[in-house]
Amino acid sequence: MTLSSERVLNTTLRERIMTAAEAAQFIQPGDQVGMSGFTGSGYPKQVPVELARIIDEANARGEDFRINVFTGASTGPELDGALAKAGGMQMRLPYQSDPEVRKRINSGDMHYLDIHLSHVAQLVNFGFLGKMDVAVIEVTAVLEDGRLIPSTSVGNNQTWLNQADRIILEVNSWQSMALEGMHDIYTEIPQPPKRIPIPIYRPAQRFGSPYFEVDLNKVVAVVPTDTPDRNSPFKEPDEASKRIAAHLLEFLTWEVRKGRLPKNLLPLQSGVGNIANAVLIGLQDAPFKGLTSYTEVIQDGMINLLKSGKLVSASATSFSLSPEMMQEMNANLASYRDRIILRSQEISNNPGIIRRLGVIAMNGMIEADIYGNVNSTHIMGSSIQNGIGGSGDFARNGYLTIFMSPSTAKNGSISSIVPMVSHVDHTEHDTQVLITEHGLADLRGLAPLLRARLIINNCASPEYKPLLLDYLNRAEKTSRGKHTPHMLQESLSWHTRFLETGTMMPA
Ligand code: 0RQ
Repeated sequence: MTLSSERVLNTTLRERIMTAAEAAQFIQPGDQVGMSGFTGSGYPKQVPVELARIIDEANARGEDFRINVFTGASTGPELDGALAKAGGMQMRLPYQSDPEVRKRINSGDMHYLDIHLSHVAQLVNFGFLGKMDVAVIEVTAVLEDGRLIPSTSVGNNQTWLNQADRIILEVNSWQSMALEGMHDIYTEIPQPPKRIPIPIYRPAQRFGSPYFEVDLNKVVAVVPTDTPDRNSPFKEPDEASKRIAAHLLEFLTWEVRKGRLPKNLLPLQSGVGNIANAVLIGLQDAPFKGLTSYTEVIQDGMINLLKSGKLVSASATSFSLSPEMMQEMNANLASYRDRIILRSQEISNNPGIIRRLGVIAMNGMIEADIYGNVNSTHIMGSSIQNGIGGSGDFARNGYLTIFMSPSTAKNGSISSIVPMVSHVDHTEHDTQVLITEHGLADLRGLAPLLRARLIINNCASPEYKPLLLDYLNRAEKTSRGKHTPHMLQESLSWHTRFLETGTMMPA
């Protein structure tokens, strides 16, 4: 008996242990499949690979075998990568960051629904996205009574378990048994009009159970695995990221001095990517103590803050750790069990709780325009990068809403501050603070023209600043409406110039 089949203590489910290849046969063409997985953690690692093989064989026979894949967020190469390479996904939601998936979406070979992460479970529960046929969920172990110990992400797993007709469990013995007790699962959130307030009044508060619940009759297969989560290593913060982090920390210090933030700040949410990590590294040396977080992913920087005692607790829906940090965590998880809470993503990203706790939302962006509209998802207006993820859940509802980016991309040929964004994810109504390596624009309480001057002066790179000022000055003179002046023929000309010439800079 393998180590992971020893982790299946329920006798009914023990009888359903089989290989990944056998289990994958339960997935049929056209199925809607809810899989576990969030930012490279806790995704099924063997059934999707076997499914991709079955799809390849079907393709070779000239058959169309495609499925719709729902997850928590991004997964790993064994799930997104394998299924995309086989051409097996008709539709994917809600967040992805796999190069092959990105390529297929942008070439029009598959559909992608870019949905706020807090919305996914409820849209399925409302019946808006159709029926769930299968759930494929990684767990750490199955208890004697059939309850499940979740693994390194929670995401939408309880919803998939509730909604799917057939359930496949991957029991991964690579996941530490010390995960038991770290999760806080609310089995079913009542639907309107029966909703009641979710009783979370402090970031680390628990109110659910540490286990998933499942109707054992629906479990068709249990697959033992022993495979690590796979995530990319973080880059060392570059000069621009360090400067962005320094501007942010100076701003937070100022807000404390002005009495607009308590000395230990308010719960922090920090997005994905290298800038977010640089900010967390910067917090290590900042004068704040007793910090908390109410966020969706726990990155390396957050673990280091927990280690040093600066961060008291971290509430999220998943880990997103470098391979080195993951190894270290796996060995020492028990010592973090009281300080880390992993929740379902409709709770970690819940707009009501985010607003109640007063979360400080800090996210990356692709570009912002002179009025503060933010594009987080699309390159040159039409190609998806990753997806909105949870950035909208936090940005709309945060106590403070901050977006950060280097002022240029692609060696200076692109300005991240543009006259008009080529796609909007977060509107000017949500954006309060913009930061680039050149500085910070605090937009609170400012009308559009004042915002525009501040963003250009503080955030734009020196090469693009005169061009942006020239645009704004001419727009102010010629625009029919003076509230948010624009020259519509010219507002997207920076993007079209880049597409035609390879740079936003005029000849
Ligand atoms: O392109 O990959 O070809 O080199 O965009 O840019 O600089 O690596 O950025 O890793 O910090 O991610 C917004 C994508 C930033 C991320 C985004 C090009 C650039 C590069 C990536 P290459 P970087 P980062 C929590 C919250 C939405 C989800 C979110 C994101 C590539 O933060 O996905 O916040 N956010 N979730 O060259 C054209 C520009 C560009 C540009 C950068 N202005 N124009 N290309 N690039 N700026 C987590 C979850 O929700 C799960």
